[in-house]
Amino acid sequence: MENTLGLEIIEVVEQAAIASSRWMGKGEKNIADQVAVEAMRERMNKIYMRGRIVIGEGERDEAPMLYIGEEVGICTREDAKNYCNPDELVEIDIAVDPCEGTNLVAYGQNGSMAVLAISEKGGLFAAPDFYMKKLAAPAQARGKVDINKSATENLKILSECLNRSVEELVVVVMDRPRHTELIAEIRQAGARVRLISDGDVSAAISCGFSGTNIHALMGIGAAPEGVISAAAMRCLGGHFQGQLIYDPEVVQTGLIGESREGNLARLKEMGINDPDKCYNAEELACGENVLFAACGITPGTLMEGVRFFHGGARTQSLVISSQSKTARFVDTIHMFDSPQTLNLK
Ligand code: VTB
Repeated sequence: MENTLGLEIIEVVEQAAIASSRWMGKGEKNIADQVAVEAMRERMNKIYMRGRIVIGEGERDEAPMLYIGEEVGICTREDAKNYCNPDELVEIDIAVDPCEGTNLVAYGQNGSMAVLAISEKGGLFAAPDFYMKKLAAPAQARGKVDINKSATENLKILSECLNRSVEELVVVVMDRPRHTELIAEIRQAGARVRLISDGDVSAAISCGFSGTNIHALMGIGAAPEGVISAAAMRCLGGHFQGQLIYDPEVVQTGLIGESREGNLARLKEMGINDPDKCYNAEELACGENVLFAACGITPGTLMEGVRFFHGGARTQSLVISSQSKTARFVDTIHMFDSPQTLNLK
């Protein structure tokens, strides 16, 4: 699965990031998202693969592009077997978030990126558009911290695993009223909190790399983004757990269906019989091979944002593969017009 796909998906996230970054700081989050979706879809449809969107822009009737169930890639055409080799005809599932952090792009803030995850058919949890309680932590704490434990307990475990005091730990939490108590507890325990307005995928993945000074992500964000984060953490060997949140009262912001009962019924319809189950990274991204790719739109902890220059742009991406056990940072210069002198500063 990996060979050429691993290279081509870099271009998929790069194109989405470049398109979206043109709308950076313009206060138009829907356009910043829409252009990323279009660019991602256009590039994806040039790949020799047989892909199906399992996490995308929404259900078919509400999203014109990259809707859940949409088939993408050249090998989804009816006559594909005439020109695609058998490897490319293997069905793969794709989770996309072409503009993760639309507000961040619209307001020119750090931490937005174009992102996707790929696995064999059935290899990614098709999460409903609900929320998810998340716990991400570095590999040293994998299986030791636990989403069912209190933040105080987890911080103590983390401090032991990372061989540093609780005061030296930094926890990222989304700045939302639903997290008031969580934030107070983390501070009370002695750790430091980085509040973010959006973009918890970047925060989760940052836990998988030492040197980022981010030691945990705690709190409730969106479920689809949770699966994408889990795919990266699964490849990195980091800790990730997620538990679906179906009660609108817990979330306090955003929309997740009409009522707790309605949401529970929807989960049942989807075949999720235990709505309170805590999933780990290997369950959310269970495929044998998992690939993850992201490209910074605005600057972030792990990647630079898109930078334009006369005649081109420079991007920074990250591709993580469970198969080759690699995390590659890719620095790309894109030449838009006739060849230019490349300015590497
Ligand atoms: C969450 C988070 C995302 O939007 O979905 C958030 O996971 C929306 O949360 O990373 P609210 O509904 O509480 O505002 C992001 O921050 C960006 O898409």
